[in-house]
Amino acid sequence: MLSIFLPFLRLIRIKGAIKLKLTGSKILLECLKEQGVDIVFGYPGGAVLPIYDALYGENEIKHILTAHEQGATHAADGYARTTGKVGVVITTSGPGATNAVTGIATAYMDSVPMVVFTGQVAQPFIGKSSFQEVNITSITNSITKENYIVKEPENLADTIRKAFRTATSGRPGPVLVDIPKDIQNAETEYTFVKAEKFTSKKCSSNLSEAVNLIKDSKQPMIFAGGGVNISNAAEELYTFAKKIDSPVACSLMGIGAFPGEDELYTGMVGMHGTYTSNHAISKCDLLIAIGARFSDRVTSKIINFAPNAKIIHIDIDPSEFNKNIPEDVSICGDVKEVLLSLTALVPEKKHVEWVNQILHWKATHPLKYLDNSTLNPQLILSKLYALTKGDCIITTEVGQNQIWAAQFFTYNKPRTFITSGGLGTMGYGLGSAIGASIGNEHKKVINIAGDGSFKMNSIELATVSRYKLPLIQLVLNNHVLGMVHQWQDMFYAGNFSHSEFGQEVDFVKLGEAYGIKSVRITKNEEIEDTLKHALSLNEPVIIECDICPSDKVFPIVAPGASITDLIENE
Ligand SMILES: Cc1ncc(C[n+]2csc(CCOP(=O)(O)OP(=O)(O)O)c2C)c(N)n1
Ligand SMILES: [Mg+2]
Repeated sequence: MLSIFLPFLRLIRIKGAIKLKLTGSKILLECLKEQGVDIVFGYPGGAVLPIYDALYGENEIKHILTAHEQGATHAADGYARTTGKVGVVITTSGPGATNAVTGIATAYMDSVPMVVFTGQVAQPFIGKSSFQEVNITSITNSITKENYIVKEPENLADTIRKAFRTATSGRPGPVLVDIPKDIQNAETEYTFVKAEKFTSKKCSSNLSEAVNLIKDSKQPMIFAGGGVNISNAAEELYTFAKKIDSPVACSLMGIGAFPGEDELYTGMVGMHGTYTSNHAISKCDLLIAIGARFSDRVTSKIINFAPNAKIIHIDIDPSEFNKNIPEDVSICGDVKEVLLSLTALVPEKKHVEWVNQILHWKATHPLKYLDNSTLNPQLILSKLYALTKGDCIITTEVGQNQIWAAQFFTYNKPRTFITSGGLGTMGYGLGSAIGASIGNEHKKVINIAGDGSFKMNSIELATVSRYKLPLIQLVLNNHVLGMVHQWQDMFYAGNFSHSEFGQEVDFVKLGEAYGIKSVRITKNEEIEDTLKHALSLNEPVIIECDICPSDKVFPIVAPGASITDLIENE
């Protein structure tokens, strides 16, 4: 009964502190509303029945029921990455909580703001191997920014507020709040608190040293990471790069931070980097890394990474400084703010010779592929770009599909390429596409999938079907665990150990089982019309693309090699 008046009371409460007595479950929902949350992804169970009871009839918060808790976490993650808002998940205790673990780790590795609420058995049952009891805070210690178990009803609201603050401030990441069932049922006083707007802490900075290095540099190179996208600093990066006339390379997570069509853009760097990026980084005299963490996929043989360069590293998280590579200047702060300040301080520069060298490398070593298959995955992606002009969101699974999607579709805007970079989670793409679609009703969302990854969480087609999400699934079916197969071919004497599926799954029939329009293509000539038709529909579509098992991703840097020793083709 009280709940009918809650929205009205909330309005009054903004002005005066009116105390209400509510159950823990109702307090959870009120705290979500304080934070502006209107979508949660989840799955019910015994230890969250009180929360689901509170959700019954709730009309300010929409609950998306996925098929599996892993799907819920990936959906919340895709929602967060594409909207910049916090992804919220609710799961039950025990298996519900453990099913969420991969999604939490995925978000942690890629710094995605997420708050996960897990139900816990009632406190008198904790530590007794009770039904569906796991110590989820202990399990998730190393994959959350922070986690909490709520032990007193009076602490619930502030713990939830703290969880949102932690998830979104500084370097974002997932936070878990474990709520025992007795806390969900307990009544306590609740007072509305207006959500704080978090401003990032200003850190000490060495801007003048950086400005001097930029002034002296003749061959600068910018290396943009996911932090540029997270900080919404794409425009600031563009202005900065143009002012100092510096080419820009990016990590997998940095894709979209700088326009892919721009002449200063050199593409990805590292294991599957372009010839231009890898050679430019090796030759440059100054490397300005922005919101990037020098992962091993980027640096490869570390002593040969940027050997001639002074290194400036800009990041909000000081624990990243000098972690993987020694730096000359470390600037701690929000990337957007640091770029604004730096741009104001640096003089305009021109590096005609250096940029000409870059353009020459780009022209002589473009991304290419052997056009000897009947259906080329690379062509599918470039046709998709030509047809959409990039006005869509691409999510990916993991493997060759992911790298082809990074290479052969062009990204000109941030938050349009959504992929599991740090953890490399197969099964991520479909879930994240669901979240992306829910968070961006007017955008087409296309998941680029490999057959192996797609099988891992294809149960989420049930969610696509239930909510009639107009997603396109491009399943690049090579009938193998392609990336594993490629490594076995190139570096393990062609011993294809447990990486071949054969004709195992008919993805058209699978899609049809979920009531989803599904087609198969086998030839290049079918790409354009099929994509055009799928893009014109406002309903879910699966396109199974029957591609060749031996198609490979190039360039590739062999394990342990330097990034300039890249293999460009067969
Ligand atoms: C959950 C998980 N298990 C295993 C791996 C290791 N792995 C990386 S790529 C890959 C093959 C992916 O196959 P598929 O989804 O068919 O994509 P393809 O490479 O063929 O495009 C595997 C097994 C992983 N990244 N994630
Ligand atoms: Mg495959």
